[in-house]
Amino acid sequence: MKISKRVASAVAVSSLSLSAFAADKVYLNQWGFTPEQSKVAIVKNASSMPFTVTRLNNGAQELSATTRPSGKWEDAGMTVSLADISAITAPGEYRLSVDGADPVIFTVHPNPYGALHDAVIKAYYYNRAGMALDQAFAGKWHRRAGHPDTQTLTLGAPDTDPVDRSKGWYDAGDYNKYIVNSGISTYTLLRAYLDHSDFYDSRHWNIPESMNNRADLLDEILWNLDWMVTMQDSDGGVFHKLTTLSFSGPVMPDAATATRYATAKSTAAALNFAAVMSVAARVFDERRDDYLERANRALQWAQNNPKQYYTNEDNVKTGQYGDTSLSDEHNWAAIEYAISQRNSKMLSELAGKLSAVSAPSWANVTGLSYLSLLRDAKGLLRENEYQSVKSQLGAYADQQVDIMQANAFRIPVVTKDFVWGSNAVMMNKAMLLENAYRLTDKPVYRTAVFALVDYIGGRNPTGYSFVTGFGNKSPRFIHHRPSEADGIADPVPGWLAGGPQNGHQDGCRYPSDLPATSYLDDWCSYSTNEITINWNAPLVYVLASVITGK
Ligand code: 9MR
Repeated sequence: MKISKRVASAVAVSSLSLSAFAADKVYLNQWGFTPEQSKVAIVKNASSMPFTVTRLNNGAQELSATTRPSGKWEDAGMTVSLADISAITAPGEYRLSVDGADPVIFTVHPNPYGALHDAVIKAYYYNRAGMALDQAFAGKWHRRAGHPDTQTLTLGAPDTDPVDRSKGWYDAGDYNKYIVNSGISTYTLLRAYLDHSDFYDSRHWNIPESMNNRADLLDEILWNLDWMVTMQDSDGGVFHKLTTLSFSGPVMPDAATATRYATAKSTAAALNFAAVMSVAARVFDERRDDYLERANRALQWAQNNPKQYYTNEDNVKTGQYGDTSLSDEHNWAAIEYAISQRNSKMLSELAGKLSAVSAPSWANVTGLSYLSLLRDAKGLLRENEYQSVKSQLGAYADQQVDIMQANAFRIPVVTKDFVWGSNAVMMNKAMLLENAYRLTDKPVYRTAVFALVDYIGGRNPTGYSFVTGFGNKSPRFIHHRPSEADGIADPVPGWLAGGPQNGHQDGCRYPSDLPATSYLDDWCSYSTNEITINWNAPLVYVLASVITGK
């Protein structure tokens, strides 16, 4: 039986508000564990409680132990204890039973993250602008093409001929294309390729280009790079976004036909563009000269126009991605350009100007500079300079480990991580921790990475696995226009929902006011249940890392 999305969503909201998560007593990763990783379930009970683990197929008891009280997590208003199930290492399906709670099922598998990874990267294909999604690749989510963007206008330049600004990914649940957010998204996917190229060179997930001789990941990235280059003006500057004047309603792409405009140019767009073009020049040999020349012109434009901060034009109501603090972007773009030009002298200077490590976001790209210096500039920096950059990442990782050990859910998360798109904060932290692990071999950093993966997979106080289509309880009503409008009950798979935060910017009714439980699986909730290209990207990176090991 197919129930309408509205009815289904109303049911979901009312059951959420009645139960306020009280029915979920045990929280754990719903995607499965690798044999060797440490495995923890969180039990919503303050005291030490007996628990058992039995094999699902024959009922054999594999473990009998008691939970360890771990205190209160104020952000969730929850006092909990921990069931350590790390001793379960043989692949199989298991039942974890804690006195007084409904049993939960978990799996141990040599590669529990393979299908998940492929879905999380394939989500970008589902968000391609200007392309029909054929059933052969998109399955039941096949759809017509929308937004050809071959005849777009330019705001403030009514006499200019229409310009082809086609291809690219829709940013999110909306259909616009924003250079700033494309910056961090495309960089992170390029980073995933640079750091795991062996894995990607032989990995396919059934996209139209899968049969050519390039890695699927690179084909996917090119779809967006091809759009990004169309956003550069003849003076080297870069238009901030390609947008309709207002957001469309929840309709399919081909039904959202309002005129598309390039807006004003901005310093932030030029710098994001320059950084991405510089990195892409290291990956796509045949395009190296073109990308570097574009990066150079965008950098020069940004130097000549350092304070062109973007704010929406009066008649433009779509996402702003406004940023008035651009020293991190200036540094990042210069670092990427210098790495690609193998300019050691410039890199030494720039490496000395880095501010402290922090989790990357669209508005704060310092963490990306660290990653590029550590992974791509080893031979270009002096040994002492390189070690200093590395030790700053180590200090950040140590700090996250301390946070993890003090947190009742044993995850490296603090109150201020619960911003719009909190799940991506967690994955960006995991990306930094993974790099700290690879550079130092300290196992506790890997434990922190897995703790964050567990968090997204269900070891969190909402009890959701936050990726559509994966886990026993995952978002059904994401704020994603095709998923809302396509008449298909299941949302497009592989999307990471924004996640809990208590800003309540959309005015929906939330089950809780607390940062870690303020999440609503409803189309209404664009502040916790939208999806975007910059949130999936670090999850792609982290999953590729845990799959490839070291
Ligand atoms: O991810 C963005 C978040 O950091 C901001 O707080 C929020 C409000 O400005 O906007 C988010 O970005 C949205 C963008 O403006 C338009 N496309 C959807 C994005 C995710 O909600």
